[in-house]
Amino acid sequence: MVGIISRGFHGKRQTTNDKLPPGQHGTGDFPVLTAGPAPDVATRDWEFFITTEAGKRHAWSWEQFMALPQIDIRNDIHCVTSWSKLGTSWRGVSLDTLFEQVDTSSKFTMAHSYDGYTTNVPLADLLGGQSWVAWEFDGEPLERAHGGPARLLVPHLYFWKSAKWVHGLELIPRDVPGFWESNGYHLHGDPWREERYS
Ligand SMILES: Nc1nc2c(c(=O)[nH]1)N[C@H]1C(S)=C(S)[C@@H](COP(=O)(O)O)O[C@H]1N2
Ligand SMILES: [Mo]
Repeated sequence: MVGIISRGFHGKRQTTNDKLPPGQHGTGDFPVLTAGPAPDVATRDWEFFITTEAGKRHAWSWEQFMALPQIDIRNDIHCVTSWSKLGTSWRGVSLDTLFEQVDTSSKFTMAHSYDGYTTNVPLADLLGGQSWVAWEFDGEPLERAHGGPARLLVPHLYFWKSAKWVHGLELIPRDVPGFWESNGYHLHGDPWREERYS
């Protein structure tokens, strides 16, 4: 193969392929995948909470959330239905920032959304610059269909972990399945290991 294509082309293809986890194909579209109707959450009613195993509740209003350090994120997203979207751009708040004041010894979390959706994510997958509460996509406020006003973004796991219309995170002592995980999806969901179904 290397002999019949130019070195430059080969290099480019390699880069692209390296970014696609096994069994995934790239798409330029941004499909909408929601289990039920999209909730209508006004920013004046919005909050993001983190509850600990000790019963402490941290919460940020939209205004308080917007006053936190905002960062631009560029990442690839991978849906378990086999599409990947490379080089997406987002803006939001790092979970590292949100967890700064949170005292916990829990290793697991359950994300809760305004539509009743839940998904479990280990805390270690949320910290260390790996996840955000994102409210902007491609320089525009996040569309309601894609989870606006804000969604969880955990791009290194399959996209079902990126809870749209996210309301908050509950720290839990043991790993328990969320919505899709109770319906046959993998508890963890690493696309590079093809942790699709359980
Ligand atoms: N609240 C909520 N979040 C959700 C879902 C959902 O039904 N409700 N679907 C999940 C699934 S299965 C996927 S693939 C992605 C789809 O996000 P998108 O519609 O922005 O492409 O959202 C995830 N987050
Ligand atoms: Mo999905």
